[in-house]
Amino acid sequence: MSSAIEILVESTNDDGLKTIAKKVKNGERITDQECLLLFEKGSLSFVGALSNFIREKLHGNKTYFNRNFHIEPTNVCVFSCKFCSYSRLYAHKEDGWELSIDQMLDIVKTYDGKPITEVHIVGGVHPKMNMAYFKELLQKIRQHRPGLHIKAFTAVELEYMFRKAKLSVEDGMQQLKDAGLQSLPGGGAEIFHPEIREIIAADKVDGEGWLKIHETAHNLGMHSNATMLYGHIEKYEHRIDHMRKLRDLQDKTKGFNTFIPLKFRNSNNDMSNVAESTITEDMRLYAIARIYLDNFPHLKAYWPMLGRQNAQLSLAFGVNDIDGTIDDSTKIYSMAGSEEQTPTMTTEELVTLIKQVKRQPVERDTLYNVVKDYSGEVLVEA
Ligand code: V47
Ligand code: SF4
Repeated sequence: MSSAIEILVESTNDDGLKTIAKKVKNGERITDQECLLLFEKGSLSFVGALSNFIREKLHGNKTYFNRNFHIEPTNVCVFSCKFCSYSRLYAHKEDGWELSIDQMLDIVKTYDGKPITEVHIVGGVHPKMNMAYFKELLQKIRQHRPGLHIKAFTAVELEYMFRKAKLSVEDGMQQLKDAGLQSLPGGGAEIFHPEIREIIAADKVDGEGWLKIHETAHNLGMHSNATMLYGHIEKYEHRIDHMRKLRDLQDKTKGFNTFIPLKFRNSNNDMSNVAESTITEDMRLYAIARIYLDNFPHLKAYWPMLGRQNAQLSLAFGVNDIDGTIDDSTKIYSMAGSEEQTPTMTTEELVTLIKQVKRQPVERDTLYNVVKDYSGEVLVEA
């Protein structure tokens, strides 16, 4: 009897698409030109079936999530990305918030005794929050709760911090690692290609700088994630350029855990005139990313930006991770137009969401070690 992928190979009439289907069946890498063909001609069902084949080969039905919380030290930012709904320029900082180290530590303490494995710390780029400030924060969190994995600071925040402290990327990263930093989140990547970056994020670290920071972290034995902000003014070629740079770096370092496509949301920013992508385009993008990024172990749908039901749907389009409980009391996502007014899910809600689409919920830590398999579980919330 033929398998689903063999049937797909046999039933595809387009020669180019047939070659891609054969490559996926044989576990071979697709080229940039083939990726472009997928964007231009691949139907939702075609790319969906291929991506699901890869997803199930890598992870079966397993769908990962973690128990984490977010801290946003400030929404004051020296940069002025056009898509950002969240930051307040330093000149208008009266609208913004700035947390002291003690306030952030108090947030950490609210999770004392709770089975949380990760804190995610990302915010705007405040000129007064420097290396010394963040080293102290890391040290104090580490001291208070040594078992909590600290995933913190986008390459944008790091580049600014190191530049102000007149440190090389290598020295700066080593100092933060020594203070307690364990992983980097994937933010700030946006679209690397200068044609687009110069329009939407002109004044912050460029694509090369972003990649160099992640490479340095990987060389120090740290892991990181990578994002791509899509569905605005970029073309397919820009998405492919972005993913090729990530795939090349991953070949070198193997330090990326997860690729996280971030759907552009158009509320309350300088790009509100740009329409948001359709759900079909979103799912096609997830699927094509799963096919192209053959050396990325995981593909994450970030549910606060995508919405819960669409995150569920994405589990049939290559996605095997839906981030975490998050527990975020600020407004970063709802400000950008997400349906999620309060981005928090209980473990029970996350597990139910995954089970509803017949996948297997598995709690992981930041490095994808299994914390608990919820397959047979009748949940009583901890
Ligand atoms: O870099 C800002 C994005 C990112 C908008 O690594 C927007 O686990 C859509 O990177 N529409 C920061 N997106 C968040 C981020 C992240 C989040 C969760 C987990 C991880 C991880 C990383 O948010 C920014 C930018 O690309 N963003 N504004 C907007 N209007
Ligand atoms: Fe600042 Fe980040 Fe917003 Fe850009 S996306 S303005 S760097 S907070």
